[in-house]
Amino acid sequence: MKSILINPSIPEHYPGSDLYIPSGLLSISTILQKHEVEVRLIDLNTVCRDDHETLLDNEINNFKPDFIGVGCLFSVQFVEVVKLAEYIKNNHSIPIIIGGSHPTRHYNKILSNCVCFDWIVVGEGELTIAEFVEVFKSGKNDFHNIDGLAYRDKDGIHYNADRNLIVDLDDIPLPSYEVDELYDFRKRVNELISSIIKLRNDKRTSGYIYKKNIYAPR
Ligand code: B12
Repeated sequence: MKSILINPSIPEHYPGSDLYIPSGLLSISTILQKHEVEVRLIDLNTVCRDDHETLLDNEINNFKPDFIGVGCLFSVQFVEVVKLAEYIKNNHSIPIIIGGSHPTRHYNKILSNCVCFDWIVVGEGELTIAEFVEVFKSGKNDFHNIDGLAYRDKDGIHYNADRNLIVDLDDIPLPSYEVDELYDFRKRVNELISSIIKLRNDKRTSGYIYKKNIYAPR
C-alpha cells in the first residue's frame, strides 16, 4: 500500500513560512511506514511554490498512491488544502484524509461543506491513523469503531468519540526522514529533534488537548 502526504504551502507573507517543519506529517509518515505503507511526503513550502498541479500530476502518476493525506496546522493553509483536494479528486479520484489543528477544530463544518475530503483525523493522529490504515487495507470500509476519526457516508457525518491522549510520549517513534526524495529533512535533523519535545509539550499546555479550546490556550 502507498500514500502521499502533502504539507500545503503557507503564504509567503505569513511569519516564518520558510522555517515551518511539518512535524505532524513526519510523525504520521513514520507510523504509516511501521504499518507497511510506502510513504512519500511532499512539502510544498520547500520543493515548489508554483505550479503545484503539474508536480502533483507527476508524483501521483509515478508513485500511484492508494490514499493521500494532507496536513493543515494553520488555518491560513486551508484555502490551499481545499484547492489541492479538489484538484486531486477531479483529476485522479484518490481518497483523501486530512488532519491538523484547523480540521480538528472544524471537522463537522468541513465535512458538511467539502465533498473533496473523505476522512478527518481529529486531535493527535498517531493511533488514529494506525487503526485507520488497517481498516482501509482490509477493504471493509468500516470506520465506526475508530476514535478520533470523522467521516461522511451515505447516512451523513460520523464522529465516534475523542481519542484519549497518548499517555507516554516515548511510545511515539521519532519521525523518519526517509519520506521525501525532493527535500532532505535530515539537513534539519538537529533542529527537528530538539523541537519535538517542546512541540509536544506546548501542544498539551496550549489547549490542544481539548479541541474546542484550540484557539483559547489555557
Ligand atoms: C509549535 C507551534 C508553533 C511553532 C512551529 C511549529 C512547526 N511545526 O514548525 C512556532 C513557534 C514557530 C509557531 C509559530 C506560529 N504559530 Co504556532 N503553534 C505551535 C503549536 C503549539 C504546536 C504545533 C505542533 O507542531 N505540534 C506538534 C505536531 C506533532 O502536532 P500536529 O502538527 O498537531 O500534528 C498532529 C495532529 O494534528 C495530526 N495531524 C496533523 N497533520 C495531519 C495530517 C494527516 C493526513 C493526518 C492523518 C493527521 C495529521 O497528527 C499529528 C500527530 O499527532 C500549535 C498549537 C497546538 N497546540 O497545536 C500552535 C498553532 C498551530 N500556532 C498558531 C499560530 C497562530 C502561529 C503563528 C502565526 C503565531 C504568530 N503570530 O507568529 C506562527 C506562524 C508560524 C509559521 N508561519 O509557520 C495557531 C494556529 C491557529 C490557526 N487557526 O491557524 C496554533 C493552533 C496556536 C493557537 N492555539 O492559536 N507555532
